[in-house]
Amino acid sequence: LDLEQQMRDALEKSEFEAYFQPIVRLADGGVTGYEALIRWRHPQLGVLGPGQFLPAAEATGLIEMIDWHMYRLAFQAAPALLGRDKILNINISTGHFHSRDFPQRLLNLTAQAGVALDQLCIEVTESSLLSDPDAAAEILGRLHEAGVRIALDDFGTGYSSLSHVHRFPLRTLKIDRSFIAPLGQAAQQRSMAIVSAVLSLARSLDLNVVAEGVENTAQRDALLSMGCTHGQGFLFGRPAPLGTGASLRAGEP
Ligand code: G
Ligand code: G
Ligand code: NA
Ligand code: MN
Repeated sequence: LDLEQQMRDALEKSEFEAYFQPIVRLADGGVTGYEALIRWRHPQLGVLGPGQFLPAAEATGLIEMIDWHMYRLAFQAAPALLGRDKILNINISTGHFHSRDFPQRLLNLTAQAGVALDQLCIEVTESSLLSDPDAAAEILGRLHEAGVRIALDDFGTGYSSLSHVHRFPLRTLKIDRSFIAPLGQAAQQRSMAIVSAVLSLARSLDLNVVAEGVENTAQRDALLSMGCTHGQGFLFGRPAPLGTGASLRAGEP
């Protein structure tokens, strides 16, 4: 059976699952939100991560059905996970982001699910923005006007578009984990410089910042010393299904 047919079957049999990873305030570890991350509980191969099937889903166009399925799963979990003030981050692939009715469908589903628009954050990548900047500005403009937050994912790995960030209605920059990994080590100088530059850019544009891939206290302390306010990573919690430990415990106030 080819991967495409397997993914179609997996949708029918509900083998895709939403895992959630906390996003925290670095100062006190308090959870401010969760990112929903897709997993495939494959009957033969075990739990697969997005890298193992999303590229094929994108190539075949199945990504749209898979994303909507994920958003429904994430929205079902939202009341228990978020309470009144936490934020739910969801991901979208470039091809899907540029599909005709994405923003309206997202707003409809959000309303249907009873998720507050200002508790929803959509993570987009620089390649989604730069593949068609005018279209992207219109899509993000609609979501922004409706109150949805927009985060730029993996910041620093793409065109790192200091020139582009101000063009879109962004709320948050997520600094890619490749810049966080060296922090606290001997060779941290260049990463420190880049992270500092992103933080000062964010301050001057009034954007929030989340450091991705925070794995140890040395990295957290280096980030705090530079004035970074928020982080995500194994130090604070691994992606986990709702109700199986990490996410739920971390979700308690
Ligand atoms: O969970 P993991 O770190 O392996 O995720 C890797 C990548 O998969 C991330 O870039 C993330 O943005 C993407 N991803 C995770 N869940 C989804 C999803 O539901 N839809 C889409 N389109 N991408 C996702
Ligand atoms: O593209 P995106 O940044 O959304 O991908 C997030 C991916 O990073 C997920 O697949 C998640 O499993 C992974 N991840 C989350 N926290 C950490 C971490 O602390 N270290 C590493 N190496 N990966 C992480
Ligand atoms: Na993401
Ligand atoms: Mn990311």
